[in-house]
Amino acid sequence: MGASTARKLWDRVTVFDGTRTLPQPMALITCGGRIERLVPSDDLGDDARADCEPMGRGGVITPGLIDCHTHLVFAGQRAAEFEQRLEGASYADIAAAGGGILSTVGAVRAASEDALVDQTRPRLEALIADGVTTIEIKSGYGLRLDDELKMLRAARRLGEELPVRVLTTFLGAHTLPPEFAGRADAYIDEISERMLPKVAEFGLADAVDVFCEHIAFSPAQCERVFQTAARLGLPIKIHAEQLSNQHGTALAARYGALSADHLEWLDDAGVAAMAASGMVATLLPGAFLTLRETRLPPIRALREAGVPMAVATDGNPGSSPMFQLTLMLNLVSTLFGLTPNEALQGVTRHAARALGLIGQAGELAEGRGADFCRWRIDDPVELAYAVQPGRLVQRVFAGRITHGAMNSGVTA
Ligand code: DI6
Ligand code: FE
Repeated sequence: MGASTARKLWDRVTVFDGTRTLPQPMALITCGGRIERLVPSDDLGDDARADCEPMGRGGVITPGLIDCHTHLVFAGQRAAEFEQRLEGASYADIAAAGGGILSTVGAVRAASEDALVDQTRPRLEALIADGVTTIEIKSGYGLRLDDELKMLRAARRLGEELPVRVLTTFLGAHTLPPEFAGRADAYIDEISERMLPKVAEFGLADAVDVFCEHIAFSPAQCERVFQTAARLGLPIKIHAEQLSNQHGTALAARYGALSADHLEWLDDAGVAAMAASGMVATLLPGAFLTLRETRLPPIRALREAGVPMAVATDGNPGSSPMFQLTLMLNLVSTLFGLTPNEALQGVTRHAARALGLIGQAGELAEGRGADFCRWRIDDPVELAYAVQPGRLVQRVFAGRITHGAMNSGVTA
């Protein structure tokens, strides 16, 4: 086989390109790590076809999925809190009693970096096997410099070890660590003057996040973190309006945030601020389900204002112990009323935007990087319609097949 075998062809596939499902069966050709051609199969000449190694026919190809909001690096588990909530305790009650996020902080502080990598690996492998090719992973269970650095390094190591692009986010302002009990402003000083500058110096974070909530940090405290991030040249995002309306989204919009995430309590002014600033609304139906919330994010207002909506797992041991992004496609449609097309854009094109990766991920087009998935289904809508693991036929990351047979047919 000569140099021509460098070209790989997927033929007669249905393509969701990150925006829409293309109307005709398509031929997708990769060369190296890029998509070289994406044309209707009927338009591909015999010579061009003969110049390629056949990789498969039929099925659906989507961009590699993007999970743009996770707390994947953690130690231990919190099943006991799940039981407590079923017995009537709220997420906020458990946090006030010293459980919740702080219980995971204890486990993470006690774990070595190697142990964090080992405990996180199976969760990341599960997401990869579900079609994820890009993932955001936050710190926020260390809450002191060395432990936050340990979490971020663990996340980066997993990105080097496994075929997936990992972006890291510093979430030092997740909750108040025990050493600073009653001194939240002093902890914000610690973040701004010491922790975040060190994280930036070591190049360990791609963005900075805060938890703006009555059980976490006030808008004024979050603003100080945003000012530090701006000084260090790091993009920002926010956990906002999850349990109450703190107007954190409008604050984040003023600082040019990439996204505001959760948003069950977002009001009209918040929607308008998002639309004006071009932020992404990241919807997290796994946390809504797990906490048995009843107040829905203002989907219709976001849609009418033209705010791009991303969808993510929020995978974490407390409020969303869910490590399957295709499940979120179903939940965000069933619980929040997104159309399947909106849901799919939410884990591809709009998720890329939430990570500052516009044009670099989440879309299939000629010249783009070859990160994509091929599924054993007839219509992309099926990904949201059925909750059914095992439909991923092939997964291609940077032009390389990481899962599935080299040449597999979907239709016999
Ligand atoms: N909101 C969330 O959904 C996660 N963090 C946050 O600020 C939950 C984290 C946890 O409960 O461990
Ligand atoms: Fe979260």
